[in-house]
Amino acid sequence: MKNKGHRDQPLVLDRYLQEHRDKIDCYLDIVIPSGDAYPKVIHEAMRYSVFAGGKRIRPILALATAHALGKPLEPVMSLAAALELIHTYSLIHDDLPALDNDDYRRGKPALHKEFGEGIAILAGNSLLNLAFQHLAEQKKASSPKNSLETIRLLSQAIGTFNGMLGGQVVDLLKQGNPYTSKELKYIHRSKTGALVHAAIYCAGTLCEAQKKELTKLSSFGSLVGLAFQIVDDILDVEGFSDEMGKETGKDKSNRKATYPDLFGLDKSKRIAGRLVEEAIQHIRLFGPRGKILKELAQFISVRRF
Ligand code: GRG
Repeated sequence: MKNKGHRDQPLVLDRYLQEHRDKIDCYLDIVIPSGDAYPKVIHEAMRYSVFAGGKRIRPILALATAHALGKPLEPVMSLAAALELIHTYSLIHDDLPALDNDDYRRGKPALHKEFGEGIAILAGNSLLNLAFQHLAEQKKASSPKNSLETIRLLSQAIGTFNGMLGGQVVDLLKQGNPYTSKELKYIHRSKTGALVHAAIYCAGTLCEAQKKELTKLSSFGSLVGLAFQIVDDILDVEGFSDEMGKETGKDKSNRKATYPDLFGLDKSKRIAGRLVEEAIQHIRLFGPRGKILKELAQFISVRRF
């Protein structure tokens, strides 16, 4: 998958995605050490994965949240970068032979295929460290209290308790084993939903949203986050590997716990569609400024990559 628009996307959203992907990429280019910086190989590896493509959905959701709140994007840029660094770390580690064992990612050989497993593990760790270093360095992004709270929320979202790591652990344990719908929901909400939720909720925190706005953003983020992983499951069955930039059909061969496996494709699509419709109800209070968030949620449910 390359950075591209999609014929089914509304034109306004298409332009928004392209413009903001470019903005985020320029920012990331400054944040990540140059490929010439010693020790070169780790910086080259970090850059290889971050700039392999990717939709930049998590950072874009953070920027769209700032827009919905009527705030400038600049204070949220450090969060946007941190989200993409963390997400890329998770993809690098997820692709390793000990986890999902994927050879391709974002249309290119997975990092461990190109740089070896050792460097892939270290590059993942380095991106994670850099994310928090960068967030902590941005003293002017918001008040010290909100900046610290953002760091706390983000680390919690990727931790073991209802966070990305917890979800990944249960995903691993359930591979090839029976699972309940409750366990499946836990996996999806945690391994993917928590970071999507954090993108929206942390942006709200940095932008000093009011309590009521934060509550609504939280509900929106949880619902969209779950829908995002359900659609990812559906695309693993129905998607094309050239559009997805990775091998498809892997969930079935890895005997993963997925929505299509438990509920079938049609019901999974209905569930994802309903989650997004419900999510949209929660952002009505933002009026016309919430249009981009709304379109992003709709894009998540109909995306093909
Ligand atoms: C091993 C210490 C250690 C940590 C690993 C691997 C892991 C923790 C967590 C993995 C969580 C994970 C990879 C969830 C999948 C999320 C997902 C739907 C990925 C695809 O996201 P997109 O579609 O991809 O946004 P692009 O390439 O567009 O960014």
